[in-house]
Amino acid sequence: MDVNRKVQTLDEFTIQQLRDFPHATGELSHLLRNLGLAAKRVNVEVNKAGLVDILGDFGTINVQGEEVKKLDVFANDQFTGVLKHGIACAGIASEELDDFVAFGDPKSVQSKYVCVYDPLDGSANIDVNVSIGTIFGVYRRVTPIGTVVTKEDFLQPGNKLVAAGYVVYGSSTMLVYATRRGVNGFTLDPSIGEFTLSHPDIKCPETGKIYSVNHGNFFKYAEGVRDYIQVCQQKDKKTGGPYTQRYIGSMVSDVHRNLIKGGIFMYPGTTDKPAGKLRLLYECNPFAFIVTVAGGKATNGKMRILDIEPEELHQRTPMFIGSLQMMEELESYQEKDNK
Ligand code: AHM
Ligand code: MG
Repeated sequence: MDVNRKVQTLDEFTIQQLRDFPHATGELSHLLRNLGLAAKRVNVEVNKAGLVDILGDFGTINVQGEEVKKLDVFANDQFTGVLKHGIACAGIASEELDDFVAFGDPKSVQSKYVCVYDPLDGSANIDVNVSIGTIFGVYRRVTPIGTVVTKEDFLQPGNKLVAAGYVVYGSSTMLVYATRRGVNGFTLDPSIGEFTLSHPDIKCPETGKIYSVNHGNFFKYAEGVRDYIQVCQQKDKKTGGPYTQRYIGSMVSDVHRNLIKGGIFMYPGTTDKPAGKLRLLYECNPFAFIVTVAGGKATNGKMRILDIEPEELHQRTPMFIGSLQMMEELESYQEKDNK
């Protein structure tokens, strides 16, 4: 029988990928399915965020007699809960939690993966109905299977990531994830409640015309970064400038747009905060992995983000990420900052 159905769901896609690996256990597909499920639950709540005055504010009791949770707390509970109850994850580290959580039950300790995530990034944008997102990374644990995970399992450089992804809760909701084999994007089809493959094999354009940076901090940036920003604003035959400036203030949306259209995103260190704002483990590493697999580049201004050896779960790093040629142009100006 010839079934005329072109769209592939996230589950179908990840399971089909397994066919190329006869010895694969399916744990990674299971994990991605769990993350997709949590994302769908968060999506429902994010869509209701504007009704908070009607449905009840954080800490209050809603009409069903339940306590209303702040959205980022809700999102953290969803991702943590779904992974804890699944069989593919031995522990998690989250932006919302001071310490990592080891799932010590007999099934979870048999899992080979740990997950790091920012359950709801850009949460300052919730109140004003601007896109927000989830960012996640998946590592193979370094401690032996069968034991309870330790901090060592989480403090791995990004070059050890097995998979990484993000969800944008935007005009449509999308889940994008990368393994070393490629980057694929899935759009949530609300009619069937499934993520369906909409952006197969995403490649980051070699160059673009968009730069994204918080201009308010301009005078606090290093000289090379300031020079590059000014180059972005100039008419230039070589670069194709002036570029367009776009900065949503939600990294997920900003980097997603630049990944699809070509562009550069910067969150530099500042005179008062030399390490910048963004977190290495669950914000910068996953994006650095995705954009690198897609053909782009990510650095802290000195070295590849993916090669930084993490020392703390919540450590921050400056972040420069985007199309390869634009990154190389930026680096030529940053040389003076590194002398
Ligand atoms: P958050 O984790 O507290 O939500 O902060 C991270 C967000 C990023 O999504 C975004 O790129 C950045 O903060 C914007 O910061 P700023 O307002 O300093 O430009
Ligand atoms: Mg965040």
